[in-house]
Amino acid sequence: MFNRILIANRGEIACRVIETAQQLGIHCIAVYSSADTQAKHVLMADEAYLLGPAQSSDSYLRADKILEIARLSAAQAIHPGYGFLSENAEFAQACQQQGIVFIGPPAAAIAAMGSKSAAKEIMAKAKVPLVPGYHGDDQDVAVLKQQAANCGFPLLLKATAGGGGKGMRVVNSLTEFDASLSAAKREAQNAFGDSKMLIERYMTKTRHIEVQVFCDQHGNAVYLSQRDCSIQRRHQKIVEEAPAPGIDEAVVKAMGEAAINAAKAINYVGAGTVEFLYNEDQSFYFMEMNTRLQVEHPVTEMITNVDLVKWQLQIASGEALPLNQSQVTVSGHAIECRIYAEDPNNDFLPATGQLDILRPPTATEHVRIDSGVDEGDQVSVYYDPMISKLIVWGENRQQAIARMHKALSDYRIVGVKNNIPFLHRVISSPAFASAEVDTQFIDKNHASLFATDTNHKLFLAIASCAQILQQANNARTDSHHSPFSHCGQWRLNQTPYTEIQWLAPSADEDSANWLAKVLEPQKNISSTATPSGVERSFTVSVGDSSFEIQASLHSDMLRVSVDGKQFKIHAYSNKAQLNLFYSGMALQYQLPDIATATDDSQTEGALCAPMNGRVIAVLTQSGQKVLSGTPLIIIEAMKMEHSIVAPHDGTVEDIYFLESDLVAEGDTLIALAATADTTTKAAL
Ligand code: MV4
Repeated sequence: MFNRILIANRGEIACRVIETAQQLGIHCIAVYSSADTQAKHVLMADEAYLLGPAQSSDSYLRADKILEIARLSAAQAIHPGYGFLSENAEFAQACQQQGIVFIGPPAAAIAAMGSKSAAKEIMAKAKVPLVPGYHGDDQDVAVLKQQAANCGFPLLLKATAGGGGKGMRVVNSLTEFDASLSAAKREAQNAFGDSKMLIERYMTKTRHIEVQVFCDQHGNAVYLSQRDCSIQRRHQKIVEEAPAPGIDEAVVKAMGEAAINAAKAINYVGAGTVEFLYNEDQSFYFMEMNTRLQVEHPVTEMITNVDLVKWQLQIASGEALPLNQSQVTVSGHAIECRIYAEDPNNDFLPATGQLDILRPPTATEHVRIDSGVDEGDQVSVYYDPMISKLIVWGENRQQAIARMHKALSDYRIVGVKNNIPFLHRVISSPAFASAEVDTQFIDKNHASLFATDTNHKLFLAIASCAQILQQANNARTDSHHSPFSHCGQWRLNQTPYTEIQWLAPSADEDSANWLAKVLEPQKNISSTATPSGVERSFTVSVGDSSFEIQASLHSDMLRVSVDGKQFKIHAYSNKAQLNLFYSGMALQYQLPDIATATDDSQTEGALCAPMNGRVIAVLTQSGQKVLSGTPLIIIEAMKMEHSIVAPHDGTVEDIYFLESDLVAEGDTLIALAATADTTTKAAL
């Protein structure tokens, strides 16, 4: 076994590999780009080396720099993870030539699977079932057209150098073949520098079933059950499960043995995945072989109780496979959801930003979170937008679904758009529950997966109560905090009520439907704030709706009762936005950016009332020199006190109100002249 390995990757997979390696007592060497200096994998490693600028081509793809660091750090082996250099045959070759073990397959095996047509030729010889079609070298148009006619329609034109859905084109009839072929070849030449095409019968209702294989250096090979990875968006997997539901044992065995034949055909060593297209008639056909550890490997680990990274390290260091086929056991069912920083409502476009709040569910024996980020980290444009992987295990598929449903409901992220609510809808869908899953799952269930039928009026009412309860908390715990900077008008001379004008999500929305009037009839005005943990009753009207709400706030959890129904909602304020999480939904309600308004009210020289209220204390006098942050006047509004503090050092020039005076929002309370040196400071 190795003593020192270098992990040539980042993010969750780098953390995952380090986790297992360190458990084996292996000294872990990380590499990082300038964007990852404080990244989780760097902090976890025993030592770490800077590769270069953030751009992958200047860092994680710099094979020469990685090898240089491996030599420098006396790494015995390199684990490539997935992506980056993990399927780069030249890199694997270079490692071998420099006496550094590449923890993966031989370079020749990687190369053999790099071309779809070459891979198919090898599989044909190994008697691995191939999709009916043509993958020859003769690319003459007339030959291709004849082969298309032989194949039948609809068919797929696939770029030999393509992969992951890139360079695929459906052709529905012979009449459109010529034009489609020209277009497909042009696209392939542009994308891959190689216009070679292969033809396959297009299977319209098919599943992506893949088999995990593992081979050692002594001729042993096993398959570790199957995974169903059919639920993809833009050919990117988002939900995977193991074992694949609804496949007869005999077919599982046949696919496993075909996968082993595929691996043996290329003298494979290490972890590998053979992907098949599986049809309703139980036919299955080789799609491609991935010569690396896959993102979704944890679902296999959870049903076989095998640590695949540990196996990789053992096999790469020359050990024999720990199990033979008869010793491989499968228990229960596992599901993985990939948590991405992306916007499902905007064609899954990647998102970036800061993970201001990152609260994964509690990890247990049956709930696993593989993550490469911590709260406060940035999701940058440079790398894959995957935040983490959420994996659950159940005794059966139904229990696994239930656990995933709960875990997704408990997974809260604020600050970066993400796909958690979408994943929740996938897992909650009747089609998923009944395993009606194929490669068209998202298209077929589009209506339910992208429905937006949220009762915003109710949630706005709840958000308004949360806002008031949070301000009560702030007012009690932070006397310098201006808690009402995010609330609206106040009325003291009638029954106290609060108006909160939430920002309508679009200009064509009537802002009246986003105005909340919160009445707290039972509340008498008292100068001390009510602890937010104490339940309070509100009558809230939003637009033409009205709700009777009892609510109390316990840290980030809001206990709410609306018209007799009780439920728990998690609430987080972040940058004038209130985020509510309930049953897999994540709702953001935006307050007007009062921060700017507050800045206006506290402009240089004039300190103004940020809302209506009553002066209950004047803490300064004309001519007094004050330092920045000194409380100058206290206003009471809606039973809470809050201080107006000096925004900078200065001298009080005038005070325009006395104790017990009523003030209106915007009234100038105090004239404060900045002292000369402060001005200089401010200018700086
Ligand atoms: C296919 C196919 C149907 N028939 N080949 C998509 C990317 C690459 N893995 C191959 N893909 C497909 N090849 C034939 N002959 C359908 C797909 C496909 C797909 C496959 C697996 C998972 C999701 C998919 C989404 C769209 C298309």
